[in-house]
Amino acid sequence: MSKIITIDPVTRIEGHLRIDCKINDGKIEKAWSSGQMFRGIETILKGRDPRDAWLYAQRLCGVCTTVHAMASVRAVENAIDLSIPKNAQYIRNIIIAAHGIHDHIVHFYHLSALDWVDIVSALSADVKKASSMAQSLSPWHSNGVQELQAVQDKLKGFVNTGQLGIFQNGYWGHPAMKLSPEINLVAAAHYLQAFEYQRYANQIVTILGSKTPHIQNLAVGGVANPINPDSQSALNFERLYYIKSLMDKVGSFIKDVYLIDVAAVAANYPEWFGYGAGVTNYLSVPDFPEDEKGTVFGTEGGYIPDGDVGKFQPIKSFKDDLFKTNVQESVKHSWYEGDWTRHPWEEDTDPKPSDFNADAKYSWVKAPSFMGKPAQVGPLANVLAMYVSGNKDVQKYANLALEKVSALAGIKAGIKHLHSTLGRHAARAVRCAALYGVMKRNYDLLINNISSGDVDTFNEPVFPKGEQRGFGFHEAPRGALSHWIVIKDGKIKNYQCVVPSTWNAGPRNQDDMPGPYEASLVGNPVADEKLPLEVLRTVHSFDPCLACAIHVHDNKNKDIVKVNVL
Ligand code: NFE
Ligand code: MG
Repeated sequence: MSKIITIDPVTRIEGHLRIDCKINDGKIEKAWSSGQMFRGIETILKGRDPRDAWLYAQRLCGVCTTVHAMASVRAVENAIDLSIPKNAQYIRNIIIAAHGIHDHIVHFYHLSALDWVDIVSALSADVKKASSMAQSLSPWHSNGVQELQAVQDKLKGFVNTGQLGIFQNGYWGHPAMKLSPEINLVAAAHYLQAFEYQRYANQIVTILGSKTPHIQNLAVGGVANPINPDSQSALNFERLYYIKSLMDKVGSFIKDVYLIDVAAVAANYPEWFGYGAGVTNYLSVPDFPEDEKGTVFGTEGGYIPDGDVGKFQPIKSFKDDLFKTNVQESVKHSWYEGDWTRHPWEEDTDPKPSDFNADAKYSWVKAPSFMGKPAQVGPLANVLAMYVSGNKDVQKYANLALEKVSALAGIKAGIKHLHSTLGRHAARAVRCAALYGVMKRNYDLLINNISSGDVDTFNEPVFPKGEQRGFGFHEAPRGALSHWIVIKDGKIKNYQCVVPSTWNAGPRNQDDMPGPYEASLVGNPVADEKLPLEVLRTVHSFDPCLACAIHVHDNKNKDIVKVNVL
């Protein structure tokens, strides 16, 4: 007999996501993904100065804080055909890489590892055995008996007080949990260490961006970082060398801890390479531009239809026609006026809330499509594009991760295994390692360029009379992000954001084809309907962010909160 279960809200994500699953005979037969929160940015940008757009757009989200700022300045620069100085590209690129690394580490350890790791089981681990197992897998300096004993003692302290703190309400002891107590202990130790290492990555963002969340150093036309090697109050070599020390620390954590842990967890759940593929049309965009106009990139992107890397179509520049002409959004199943499918420049954002109706409208998220079909975005899409484009770092780390999984699990894991729930985790770790290489490369480019005497960071934008249309894309941590702008006489006429979680969390589209979350859940097992851990495994593997996905605005201007100012 079939039964519908509702998980609302899904936790360990950003925002308010509801997932409904129709379960039959212990397996998911159909699923619905619904964004339950209503907030807004796109509408308030109308009529404003395009040079200010990035400051507002960045407030779409506090998780992927930098990414909407980047996509926004790129959209405006694209509309008025403005190139930016090399130093500005390099500084933006270091920020993008550091932010992406921070985000990927936080996602694996703090937002999803506990779907696979049983913290309570770590209490019964043999610490010596755990330490020698960890040391056989990695040269990491903090896998010693003393470190692991301290973690076990800390966990025991939590349990003895009856307060699990950050580990409260997990699925401890669930039948789908399969790691040994020793692996659980090592993973718990790395969970705690990851707090520290994600912070080092974020410090890089803060030094260059002035603050995080929400950097302050961008400008349409470049960046606002003054470069002066002789000044204590500008970006100088002392600051840059400090950034280098932070990069090195983070680099060892990614290679010696994150990549190894993902392989070790995956090797113990090989059946999860068989679940969660869902939509296998993959979209990603190139990023880390190295020239002033955005035609040479550090990472590749493009479109892969039907999971067939042989059909890869690259996206080649910030002006790319393939990307420019093939993005659309539908509101057939979303709580907006009408039933249309449009290119972002032609869209509007006119909210019309109603009840959840699985056969009609059931989400605040619009349904994007590429070439008329839903597409999956994210590190997996990006890694597949980079792999097939011949990116050496990505090939190296992907092969390394797959070899580790194969050796530990006694299977022959290959690229085809990546079309899965676990594949998304593996791809994120691989991308994270590649981002470290890109960050180092842009650091070297910046140092060399400054050393050659170039300290330019900004080209003044000029807005001609009449109408200009632009788009800016960015490969954000959760995938392909694009902002679309129409400027009229120097003011914003229309502004639309098509973001990674809109692609992945979207409802059924104009042809009733399910979005990536919805499709990926079909066929997943659910051992216990009251404790649907397996649903979380697949949904978390996308790293949902609903604030990003839904960014409409209450156009009645109702007061939500009043602040008294002195
Ligand atoms: Ni709010 Fe976001 C990323 C963007 S997800 S986290 O990455 O853009 O849609
Ligand atoms: Mg939008």
